[in-house]
Amino acid sequence: MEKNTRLILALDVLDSDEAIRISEAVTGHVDAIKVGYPLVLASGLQIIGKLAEYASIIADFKVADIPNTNRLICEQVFDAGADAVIVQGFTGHDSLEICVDLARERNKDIFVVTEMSHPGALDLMQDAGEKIARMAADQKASGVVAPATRPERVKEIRKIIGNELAIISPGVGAQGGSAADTIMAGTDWVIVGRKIYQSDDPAKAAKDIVSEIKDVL
Ligand code: 3DU
Repeated sequence: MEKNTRLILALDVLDSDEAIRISEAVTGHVDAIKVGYPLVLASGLQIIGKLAEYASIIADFKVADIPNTNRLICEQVFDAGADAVIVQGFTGHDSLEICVDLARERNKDIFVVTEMSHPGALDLMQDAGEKIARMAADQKASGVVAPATRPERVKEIRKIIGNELAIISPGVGAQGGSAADTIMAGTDWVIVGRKIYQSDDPAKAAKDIVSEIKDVL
């Protein structure tokens, strides 16, 4: 994934024509499009290949199973045309390792969820977040997912993983996080969904976030 605008669109719309229209509109303003269960369940896995014409595709399936099942899932998703898959880290080293090995063979990326951005992540996940970040670094994953709603945690996670791994951060906009604060905390890319795809003018919404990011770099 090229680091140009440092913005990733989270495309959680349900209709494939709408997904294509928005992707076309934001071309050039985003470095990647993140596709997850809502769009894929509503419109089929082949949407990944269609959207890959507009940007790199990160498949957010938060893969969280035993190693063999994780490998089967990642194979399907890479075969469909995704450039990267998001996997959960809490399932442990072997479940992660099989995904990272497969991605390396295929020249693709794995991003590992450390701690999520919603309030409930404080119940259980935050305690494991730093351990998961360390594991992602040990396994040489491409990067981690860390919360834009808690820039101080992005800073902590950056200290643990160093500069070899990337950080991608959801939680900007609808969840209350700020693109500028998250970039200043050390994230490489912010992930923005509703603020862009629910806007009357998604291209302008994306452009505004990109200028906010540029202003603090
Ligand atoms: O809140 P938004 O509409 O900007 O969308 C954020 C996206 O990022 C959405 O797809 C959600 O499933 C994903 N995500 C988080 O919000 C928080 C995480 O910790 C991980 C993924």
